[in-house]
Parts: sequence; structure tokens; C-alpha cells
Amino acid sequence: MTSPTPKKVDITKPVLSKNDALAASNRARFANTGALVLNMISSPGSGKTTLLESMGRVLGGRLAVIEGDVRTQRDADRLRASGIRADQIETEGACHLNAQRVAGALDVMRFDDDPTEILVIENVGNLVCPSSFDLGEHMKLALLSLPEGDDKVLKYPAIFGRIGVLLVTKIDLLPHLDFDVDRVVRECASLNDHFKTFRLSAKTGEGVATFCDFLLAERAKLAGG
Ligand SMILES: Nc1nc2c(ncn2[C@@H]2O[C@H](COP(=O)(O)OP(=O)(O)OP(=O)(O)O)[C@@H](O)[C@H]2O)c(=O)[nH]1
Ligand SMILES: [Mg+2]
Repeated sequence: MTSPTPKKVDITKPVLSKNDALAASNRARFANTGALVLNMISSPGSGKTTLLESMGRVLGGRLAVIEGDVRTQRDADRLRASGIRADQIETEGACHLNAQRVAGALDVMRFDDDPTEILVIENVGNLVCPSSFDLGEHMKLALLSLPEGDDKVLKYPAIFGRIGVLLVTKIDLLPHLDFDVDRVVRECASLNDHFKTFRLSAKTGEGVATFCDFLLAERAKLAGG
């Protein structure tokens, strides 16, 4: 007697559909306040928090941040020390944020009554897991920093295929590293036909104001302006 062929059950499906429902509820909250919301994704250490500190110098009180890390409040502490409204989610082991944890952070921040114009959700440092989880954001953006190497886009197609913005960061290091920015943009364009690229340095501030202007213009479009 032959044993029946085992049926494949995709256990990620119910998790993702529950997440999608909660993401839709977050999206409705974002629509109510008119804030532009970004899901910021990259490898650990590529410069997400440093860029947010630099953006805070340009955007002032228009910027708020939800931080995601496996452990510690370090990133939110850094941002608050530079005067940016921030709340920290500690995932206690999970390699990505989910819509439910973001909803909790929105409550803590009293986001619905808040004047935030740009809300950035800094995801857990990881180029794989965060790409599958909708948080209700308007746009995913990925950082790729020069020290990581210019071959990464095609190795991590799920995220680079879904982004609205590609930030090539730590551009101040270009004279010291072999990094072909055009290759990165070309390979991203082979996966994605709707992203914009910015080259910037959070350290020198190069490109940061231009990027912030773009975000404010995107927010104005949401408001029909
Ligand atoms: N040269 C240079 N260094 C940078 C730049 N941005 C960040 N760094 C450095 O990169 C390191 C990591 O920066 P973080 O901002 O903590 O990186 P992160 O992506 O937030 O890291 P995780 O939250 O751990 O994922 C720090 O030592 C920063 O000083 C930059 O534009 N140029
Ligand atoms: Mg960080």
C-alpha cells in the first residue's frame, strides 16, 4: 500500500492575512492624519538611525519615528536625545516588525492626535524578513550603504523589487571603496520600475535635504496638494 502524498500546508498564509488586516487598520489611521509613512529597511549598521538624526535636523517637529530592534531602546534614546519624537518596539527575537506592534506604538505615541507629517518606521536591521510584512505604510524604502558592496540588489530581490525609494548611503566613503553606484541602480531597475534613487551621506549631510524635500512633496500629493 502506498502512503498518501502529504498535503503541503503553507503556515505563513494565516499569519500574513492577519497582518494584512491590521495593516489596513494602520493605513486608515495614517489616512486620517495625512502623514506620509515610510517603512525603512536595510542591513544592520547601514545607517538608518544616523540618517534619521540627520533628517530631524532638516524636518524638525514634522518628523516622528517608530524604532524596531530585537532588544534595547538604544535607537529611540538616540533620536529622543536629538529632539525627535520616537517610540521603540523591542521584538524580543523576531527579525521584523508586524502591523500589530506598529499599532501599539501608534497608541503609545498618541499618533492620531499628533501633528506628524512624516512618520518613519525603522524596521529591524535585516534585508529579508521585513520585506514580507505590510505595516500599512505608503512606501517601503531601502538603504544600501557603500561598505556592504555593490552586488547586493540581486541577492535580495524581494526587498529591492518592492521599494519606492533606494537610498545609496555613506556616499562620503566613495573615494575609499570600489562601489559602482550605477550597477546598483541598474540592477534595481531590472526588478522594479517604480523607485527613485537618492545618493546621500548622513555624516556630511550630502543629499539629505533633497531627500526630505522629496518626502514633503510626496506628503503634499497625499493631501491632494
Ligand atoms: N561614513 C559614514 N558613516 C555612517 C554614515 N551613516 C552612518 N554611519 C555609521 O554607520 C554606523 C551604523 O549606523 P546606524 O545609524 O546605527 O545604523 P543602523 O542601520 O541604524 O543600525 P541598526 O539599527 O543596528 O540596524 C555608525 O557607526 C554610524 O556612525 C554615513 O553617511 N557615512
Ligand atoms: Mg538603527
